[in-house]
Amino acid sequence: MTDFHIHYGTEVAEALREGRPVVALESTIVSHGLPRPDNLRVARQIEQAVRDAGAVPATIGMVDGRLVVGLDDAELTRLATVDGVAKLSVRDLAVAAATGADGATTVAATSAVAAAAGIGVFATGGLGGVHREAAQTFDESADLVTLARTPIAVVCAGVKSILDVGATLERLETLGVGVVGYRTRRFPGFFITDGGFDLDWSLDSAEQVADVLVAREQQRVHHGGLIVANPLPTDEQLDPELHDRTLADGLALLERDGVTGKAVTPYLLAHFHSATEGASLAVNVRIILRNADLAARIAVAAAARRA
Ligand code: PSU
Ligand code: MN
Repeated sequence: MTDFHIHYGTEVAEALREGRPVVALESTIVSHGLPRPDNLRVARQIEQAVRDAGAVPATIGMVDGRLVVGLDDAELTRLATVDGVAKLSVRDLAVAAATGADGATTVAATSAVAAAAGIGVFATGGLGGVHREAAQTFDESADLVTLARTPIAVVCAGVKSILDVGATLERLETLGVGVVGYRTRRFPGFFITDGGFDLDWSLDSAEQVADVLVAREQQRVHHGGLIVANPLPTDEQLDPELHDRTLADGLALLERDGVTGKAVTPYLLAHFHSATEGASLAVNVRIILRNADLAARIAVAAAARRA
């Protein structure tokens, strides 16, 4: 007999039962977004940042075909260290389970699984979006369309400038995905504080974000996601000049090597980390830890409102 139901980590199951705050975390940044061996250390730090702010971390991923919400340390270590971990979007979840795969969940897959598990807040680094050549390639991350139909708040630092940021914001509008700045009216560009576009809304506190989630639940009108864009302070961003140079080189290499599809994002991230000699990695880690902290405070505030 096979059991393909979602498996819950002990601590996460208990917290969900008792209505205590839980924050979902993705595993693609661990397996495909961050270089080894830093990835495992950072994965653990993210979980600790969630705990430090009073919530329970639920890192989501697939181990041996088991879809797990709340990976334990052995499972997290496996996804961070073994070769051949698949990058799983929503459409891959059932196939990967049936074939007994190891897999890391993207923002799309993590959001969908978290919502199915009853988790309302998710922290990540950056969202996928519309790629620069999308007019020819149709390469637009499933993160966008998934958030259109998934009731979850995703705390992120916007999207990377490796994408077409303006087109991504347009698509989010079309798809009905809410976008708010956390203490800003400018959409962040991940490594850089300002991604170059205005936002309509800015919220001032974790409590105010929690109010939005409660309002959406009570109105029962909008059933999609909310992006909470949390920029790095300007004195912590990647040097914009270094950023622009690295991006231009990365895009040229992408073309030279003929990289396409789901390999594009990991390829460009790896390029940034090596070409900046670790500077982008340090920035990336700060972004994730800050997002984990804010997401946990939102989850705490939301749990208090429902109590
Ligand atoms: N953006 C980042 N780092 C990442 C990703 C996005 O800054 O690691 C990962 C996320 O898991 C996201 C996925 O969901 O890449 C998007 O991949 P694609 O463009 O293939 O949909
Ligand atoms: Mn893609």
